[in-house]
Amino acid sequence: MELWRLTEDPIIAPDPAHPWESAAVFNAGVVQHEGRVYLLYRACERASDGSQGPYISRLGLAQSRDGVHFNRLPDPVFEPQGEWEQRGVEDPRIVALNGTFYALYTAFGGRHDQDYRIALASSPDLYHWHRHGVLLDEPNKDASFFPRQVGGWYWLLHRREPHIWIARSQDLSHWTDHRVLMETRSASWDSKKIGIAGPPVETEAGWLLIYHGVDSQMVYRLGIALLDRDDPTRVRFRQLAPILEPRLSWELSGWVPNVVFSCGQAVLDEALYVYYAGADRAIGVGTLSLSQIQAEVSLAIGA
Ligand code: BMA
Repeated sequence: MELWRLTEDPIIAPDPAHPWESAAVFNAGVVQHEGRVYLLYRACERASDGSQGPYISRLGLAQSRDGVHFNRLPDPVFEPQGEWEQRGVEDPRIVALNGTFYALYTAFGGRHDQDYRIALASSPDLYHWHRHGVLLDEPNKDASFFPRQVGGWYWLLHRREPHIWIARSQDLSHWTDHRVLMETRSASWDSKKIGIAGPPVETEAGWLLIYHGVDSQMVYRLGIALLDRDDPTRVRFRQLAPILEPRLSWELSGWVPNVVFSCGQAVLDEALYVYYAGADRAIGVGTLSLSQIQAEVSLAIGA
């Protein structure tokens, strides 16, 4: 199965009228709330010489009723603060848990090679965010909570290079039982490193997981897997082929070439809407019907 692009052009592109989002808009966290799709997207400013500039990321907020046409706020809703975010706040993944929105994001210090950590912020309304600081004090990114407890535990997906890891907690702050969930596959599109895309999506068949994979040529693609509904440490299905790879001109070239990268998806009209960025510069959306996913997964796992 593959994602079907809803439009050939980006649905959100850099806006020259707003300096803070004039160079790039990408890697958006996604959450659905009161009949709308919200994107908490990463944005960078263009330098005065037209170049990429220092590439420090802030987060802006956009919302839509149909999942394709978005209105944006004129100003960012979350900006870097302090030494640990000196190089920006990146790649949020959002879930709604117990009536609060939680975003795990990359706090990028940029003071040395591996100066990035997973940090947590929460919000009652997506507009006002409260910082909870660093969640795992180690070089790590691509993290998300599950949108509900499973078996009496909260669950966290994260990435210790090059694999995807899972951990659990009773209180959302102390995380234990860290273990590898999915490994890279040699001689494949996901051979160099992998990390999650958005939070897992609950379906009857289990937890759907969209993830990104990088190959030896640094091409970023998206893949799909399924985790057991009652035991998310069990991978029940992982498609061999990617579901999306860079093909359109704005996916092949931008600030970082040959990249499709996602931090979230929505479910609209019984289909998964996967929001992804092309070449770290603009945002598009691809869909896949849940019934097709269900049929293909059932066939593969014999359910
Ligand atoms: C990853 C992350 C993403 C980025 C991707 C491609 O390591 O930093 O934010 O989109 O690289 O450049």
